[in-house]
Amino acid sequence: MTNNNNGSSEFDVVIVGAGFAGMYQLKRMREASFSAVVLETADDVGGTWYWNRYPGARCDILTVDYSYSWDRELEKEWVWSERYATQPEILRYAQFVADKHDLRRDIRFNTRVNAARWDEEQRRWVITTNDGGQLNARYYVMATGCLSMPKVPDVAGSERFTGEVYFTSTWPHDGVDFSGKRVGVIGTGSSAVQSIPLIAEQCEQLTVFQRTPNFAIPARNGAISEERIAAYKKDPVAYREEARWSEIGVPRERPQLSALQVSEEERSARYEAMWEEGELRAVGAVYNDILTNADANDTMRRFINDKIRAKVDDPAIAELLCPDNHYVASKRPCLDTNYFETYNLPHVKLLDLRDDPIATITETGIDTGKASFEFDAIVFATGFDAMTGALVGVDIIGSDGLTLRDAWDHGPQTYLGLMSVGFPNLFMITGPGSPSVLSNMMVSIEQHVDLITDTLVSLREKDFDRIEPTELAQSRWVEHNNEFADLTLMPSANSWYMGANVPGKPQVFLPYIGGVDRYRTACDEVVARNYLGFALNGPSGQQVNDGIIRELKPDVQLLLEAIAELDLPPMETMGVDGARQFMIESGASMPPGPDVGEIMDGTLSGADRSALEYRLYRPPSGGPHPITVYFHGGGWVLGNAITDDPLCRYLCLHSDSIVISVNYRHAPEARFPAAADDGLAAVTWVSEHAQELGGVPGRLAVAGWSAGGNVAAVAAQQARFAGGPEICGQVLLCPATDGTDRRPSHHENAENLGLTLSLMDWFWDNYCDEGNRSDPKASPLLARDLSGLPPALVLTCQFDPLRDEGDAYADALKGAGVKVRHLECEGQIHTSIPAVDVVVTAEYAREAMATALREFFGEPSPVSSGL
Ligand code: N01
Repeated sequence: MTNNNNGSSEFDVVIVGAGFAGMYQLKRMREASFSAVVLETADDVGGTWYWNRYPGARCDILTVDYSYSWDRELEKEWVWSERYATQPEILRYAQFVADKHDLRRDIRFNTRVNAARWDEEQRRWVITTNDGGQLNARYYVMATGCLSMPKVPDVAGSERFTGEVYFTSTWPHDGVDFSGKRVGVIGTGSSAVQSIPLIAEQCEQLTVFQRTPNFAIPARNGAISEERIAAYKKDPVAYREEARWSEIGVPRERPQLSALQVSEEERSARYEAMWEEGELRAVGAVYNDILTNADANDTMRRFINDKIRAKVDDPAIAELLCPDNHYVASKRPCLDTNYFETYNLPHVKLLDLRDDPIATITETGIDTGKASFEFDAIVFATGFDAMTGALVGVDIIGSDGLTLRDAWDHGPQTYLGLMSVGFPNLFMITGPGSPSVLSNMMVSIEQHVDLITDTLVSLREKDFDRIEPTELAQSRWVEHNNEFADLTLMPSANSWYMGANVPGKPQVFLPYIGGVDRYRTACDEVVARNYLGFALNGPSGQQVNDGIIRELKPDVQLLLEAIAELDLPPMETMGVDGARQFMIESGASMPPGPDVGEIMDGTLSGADRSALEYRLYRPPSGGPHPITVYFHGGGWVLGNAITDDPLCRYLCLHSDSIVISVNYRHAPEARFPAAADDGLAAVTWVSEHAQELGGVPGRLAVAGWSAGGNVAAVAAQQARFAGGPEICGQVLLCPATDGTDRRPSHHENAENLGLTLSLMDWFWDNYCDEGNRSDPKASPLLARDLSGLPPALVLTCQFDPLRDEGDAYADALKGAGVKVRHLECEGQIHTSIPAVDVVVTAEYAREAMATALREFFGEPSPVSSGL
């Protein structure tokens, strides 16, 4: 391929890689009048599709989706022949685009980048190539692909073999004729699953060396369905837009149903439909908990394994082919055509390396511990140093002299998977920390290219010429990524997503798993908030807009999204009965919390001698136990003894105390001070009846959430005034402590975060006249003397309107000499902590509550609460 590039060495932008990412980036740079060149090792465009020419190579996203969306004409000019186009057809498509847009004149082929160094003085990248050339550019874009650096063979003796050696990732351009040959294939990932049936068709003998069996669903390749074409043709622009705002970059709704919510029959029917559909997107789209719940995943694993058993004649081989050590989709599942059926052929043998690992490759074949195999050819389908390999493979030296390799020694550090601190003006297309390999790459490539282009244009307009993320923005993005991945089963697998396939590679989950739509929203927000998390410099000065783009914990974000989806009217507009009913119904849809030893309902005597219902939770261990009197949340208006059931179970089990949840009287029927007085009455009654309840007299604590935290705090104060009963500790979770004043958190967190300010106002209005709110029985923060109160754990949540009330109470208690631990829960909202098994990132806070109770009771606890 000839280079028409004019041989210049000074550019605005140097792009590495002429795959789909580099080609589009070049196009956009030209349009935006930046001088740009692409450097490419190969002698033509195509990237992945240039190199991976093994038999059977196809994409695993329908080609109608896996294509550029930026050229409307192209969409009409190019018609894909099959659902999943072959590598040659996709390569022809890339070449067609290169021709059509005359891209090659700005691409230097046969040119490998050896090193790139940031020159701070010049504010330019200096790039050295394999031919001894040097270029320099203001901006440097790595469009090097996620699966482009073949894994170096880690099989002993791999250099010894004297026969033919092939790598699926760098297949000979003229093809390979395996006729009459004995062939060994190492690996059973996507490349192997695609190539094995075709190699088997040709060769005389085939032995497949399998270390990990893989999930695969039938590709059902063929003509693209009329339905799909119609969906696209109806409104191509809308179709593409839907893809951009979808979970994986292919139009499809997120599933709403759990695999565990449906009958066995319904589950099978849906799995059959998925099996028939033949699309990877269908795997993640059947149920909403396949990637997060081991039991749900297991239902799909059993279904797929039964299908494998049905395809393979020899039951022993079938068992070897059934994945049993990882969850479905925790390693990239495959699409197959006749893969499993190939093992029914008499000349195809499966060797299970888990039972008999490869000892060495020899001059003539492969020796395992138990046998020797002779081959004419060995095929390595052993995969890639994914996502980071191609980036750290080049000596990229940043502003502090550190290489990217060293900076990422413990795993990639990126902001948005796009840039990395210490490497100004270096952009990565679909880098680690972006949806990349978990999405339709075309959609993610286009998004990054557009974002990079818009950013460069914006910098130029504002007279900036240097951009770099801030440490804070980057570290919190990395944390956000890890927290999102930790909500799923993905980190449990030895996958290339985790870097686990490359010996010595740090194991972190590499792509962003929140979805294309959430990722795009975050990027758009970064730009809209004036490049939040970036430092910009240039002749016009500097702008450092430090900050964090995603502060909410990811499961909290998911919870709030689910609530927003319901599009409910504000609770305060539902009326008291409606709001109460709603609270009960929404509680019923939450996970139940852990089992305890015993649950018992009873009544106790309230402040006005009325009977108050309570629910008692007894630990499974032998009693007697200390007692925690618990006051539920609900703004003194809503809720009852069982509405905080999961949290009560949790506290009972983990603090090893009896928890008695009290249905104190509610407003507006019983306004202030009914709830406050009932709090003290309940504590007194429980203390007096401790023994008959199975408790230990004198070992009693109070706990409460929200308005219940208020009741608990007031009960502790009242008991101190009254000289009893003795309370050994108080756990106050997001307590309401002051109804007289507005604080910053009331405004900052007024809306869209679960508890709203307007709902809180409604609660106060129902509960207590304005004139009474300065009474410490309503606003315990306003008590004149807080000394002598029992030790306290006060938990406050960053995104709670009540945060500053709780903070102030913790400070006031400390100021009065009370032993206090104040746990400020970052990224959490008012409803996070009671959401047992839903908001798992708040687990540590629940643990802290249980630990504090144990310590109040003088029980040994596994960890110190700090009290
Ligand atoms: O690579 P892989 P791949 N001894 O890493 C085994 C995309 N892709 O090229 O799982 C013995 O998946 C390894 O075993 P284990 C797609 O995203 C897409 O197949 O590590 N075995 C595994 O079985 C895909 O996921 C398409 O235990 C060794 C295999 O080699 C990604 O590229 C097509 C070994 C490697 O599988 C990578 O796929 C092809 C050793 N020392 C690829 N080392 C489509 O679009 C490794 N293995 C359809």
